[in-house]
Amino acid sequence: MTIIITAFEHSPDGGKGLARDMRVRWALEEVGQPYEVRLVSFRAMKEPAHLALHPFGQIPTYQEGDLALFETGSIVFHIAERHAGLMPDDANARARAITWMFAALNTVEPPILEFATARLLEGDKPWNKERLPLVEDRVRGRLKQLSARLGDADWLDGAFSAGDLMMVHVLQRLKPSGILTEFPILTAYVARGEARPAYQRAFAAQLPENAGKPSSG
Ligand code: GTB
Repeated sequence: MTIIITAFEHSPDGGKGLARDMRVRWALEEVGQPYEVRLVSFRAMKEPAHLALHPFGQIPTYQEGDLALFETGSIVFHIAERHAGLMPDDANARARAITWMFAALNTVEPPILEFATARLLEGDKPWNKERLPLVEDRVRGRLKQLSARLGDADWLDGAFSAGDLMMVHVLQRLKPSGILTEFPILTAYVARGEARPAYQRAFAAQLPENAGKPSSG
């Protein structure tokens, strides 16, 4: 069954891999599943055809036969459940990998998104000068904790898993701000994720010149 995902027709990041279709592309590359990409404009995302797939009018979406999914956590989890390569075999280790997926999305990503919003969209607000350092420090707090837990390990819990995939992509969003460089352990962790052949294939596939082309998985 052909897997079809959606991605930005013109990603605002110009191909840096920061939009969330990258998580899905990377997961599919890790498990060796081919997929097709349908590019959508900002206008099309808010139209009924796309809203039927994604109630919040966003990308990415995932279609496989009768199944239509949205939310990258759910999509990556689905891919990891159906195919070998992103979840450990041991039941407890799987539960921990899932825990790291939730931690990436529920605990680490929210302050990072708040920071990105404050930096990029609220710079002209009179209160931004006071608020931005507070938001930035909340990010630093989380990074300090995550860095302490990772220590000298390569991955969060044994072998690379969907939890690492999600965490690395969440952390990448900090790259334009420079804040990640204050945390050498996390910088090296992100670099390890980016060095994976599956990541490299997914990254190449999302570049503006390739973004809508099918991938061989
Ligand atoms: N919780 C959802 C998920 O994980 O799937 C969030 C999906 C989401 O935020 N999608 C964004 C979207 O469709 C694209 S990825 N936005 C359009 C809209 O809401 O109208 C977010 C994103 C956008 C741009 C950059 N960038 O330029 O660096 C990075 C990430």
